Parts: sequence; structure tokens; C-alpha cells
Amino acid sequence: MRQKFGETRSSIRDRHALICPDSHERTILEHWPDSLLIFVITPQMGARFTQYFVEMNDGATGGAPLAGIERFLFVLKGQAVLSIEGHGHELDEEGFALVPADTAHTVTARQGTRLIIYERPYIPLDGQGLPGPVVGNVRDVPAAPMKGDEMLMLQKLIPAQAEFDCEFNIMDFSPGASLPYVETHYMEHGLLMLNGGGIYRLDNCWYPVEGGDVIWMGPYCGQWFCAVGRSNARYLIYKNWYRDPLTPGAGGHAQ
Ligand code: UGY
Ligand code: MN
Repeated sequence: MRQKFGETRSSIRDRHALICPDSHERTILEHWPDSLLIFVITPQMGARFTQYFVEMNDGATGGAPLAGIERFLFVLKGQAVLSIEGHGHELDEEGFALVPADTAHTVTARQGTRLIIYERPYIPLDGQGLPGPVVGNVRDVPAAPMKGDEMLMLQKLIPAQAEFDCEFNIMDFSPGASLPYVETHYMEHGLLMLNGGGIYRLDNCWYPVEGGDVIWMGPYCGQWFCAVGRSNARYLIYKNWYRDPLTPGAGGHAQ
């Protein structure tokens, strides 16, 4: 949509960013032929991971990420076939997979396929091997109240096991529900609003947010959210997990 006065809700700050669909810029990469990519979070803004949308032509196939990089992918629209070391998995809407670093795989679009992907350097833990792949669908993952609040339901998509260094969760807020306090933590977040909307506090800024918006929260970005409106607000959120902050690569801004 043409913006007559150059306005946008997108806002890129030192320790957080809100990226709204109106400011998306598409690009291409060699290992994603026949697809358009929209990188919304990258190390260039200070993050230690990437988050990007993939718009695939029917039949398009994407290849694995760079060496040492693990990948989480989530189907926003359409269907995809994920082939991991020769085993095929059919993913439909809200299907997801965590593919461990250095694991051969391809993603092939079936129909009108739109993905959101997160990638990050895997951080091994002494004494632990690489995790295996995780494949599932949000509809099959049990939900539990977050910190006892029935108005805020949490689905954990990745098992809480030491070999994993990240978590991906769905948080579902009933209208009026909020995070209980302003969180501050060394871990980062990459968030995609799936449905509904509300007000996100990031550091000392308060932003209206809605479906399709992406948020980067860097280490120690103060964060709070309240769902506003008559329907639930739901988001997908990445967080680095279970690694000491002094582990090289575990926290802080990318160099
Ligand atoms: O797990 C979290 O840190 C989560 N509650 N943060 C957030 O929703 N901004
Ligand atoms: Mn948090």
C-alpha cells in the first residue's frame, strides 16, 4: 500500500524492534530458489539469530542453512513437505519443526506456502550430543496456564531437555489478560503475532500490535503485553534457553 506521508508503525531501536508488514522488503537467496524471503530480524540489528518469512511458489524447494546453524520452521499458510535425512514429514498450517544444525534437509512447498523461519548458531552443552529433530503441530501440543493464570495459556513446542538451547512457545492471551510484570532477562526473543492484538511495552515505549507484526527483544529489553479487543491475542515466541550467560555465544549483542 502506498503511504502518502511515509508513516509506519515499524520502529527499530537499539535493544528492540517492531517490524510491521507494511515495511517488508523481499529478497532472494541461492538456497531458496523460486521463493521470496523477508528478513525481519538479523544480526545487523544486534540480534544473535535470524527470523524471516518465506513466500514459496508451489513446488519450490529450499535447502539447509549455513554450517553449525539450527533451524526452526513454522507453516503460516498452505502445506509443505519437510524431508529430513530422507524421511518425509507433511506439515500443514501451524505445523512446525526444529531441525538440528548440520542435518541434511529440504522443504518443498505444496500450495500457497508461507513459512516463518528462525535460525541461530547451535550452542552445545558439555556432555550432551546434538538433539534429534522435533516435528509437530500446534493443535497437538498441550496448553497449560502460565504461572497459574488461566487467562494466559502456554504451549511449549520444544521439549525442555538439556540438549536443546532454545525454546519456541505459543502464548495465548484472553481479552484483557497480560504478562504479570515487566520482564527483564538476558535471553532474547523473536516474536510473531499470530492473531488478535494489544499493547506491547518494549523498554520505555508502548506499541499497538496486531497479527503479522514481528518483535525483536534484545537482552534486557523491558517487556510487557496486554491483549486488547474482543478476541484472544496469540503469539509465537523464540527464547534462548538453558545455557549459562557466560557461555560464548549465549547472550548479549552480536559482535
Ligand atoms: O518466556 C518469556 O520470557 C515470555 N513470557 N516473554 C514474553 O512474552 N515477552
Ligand atoms: Mn520474556
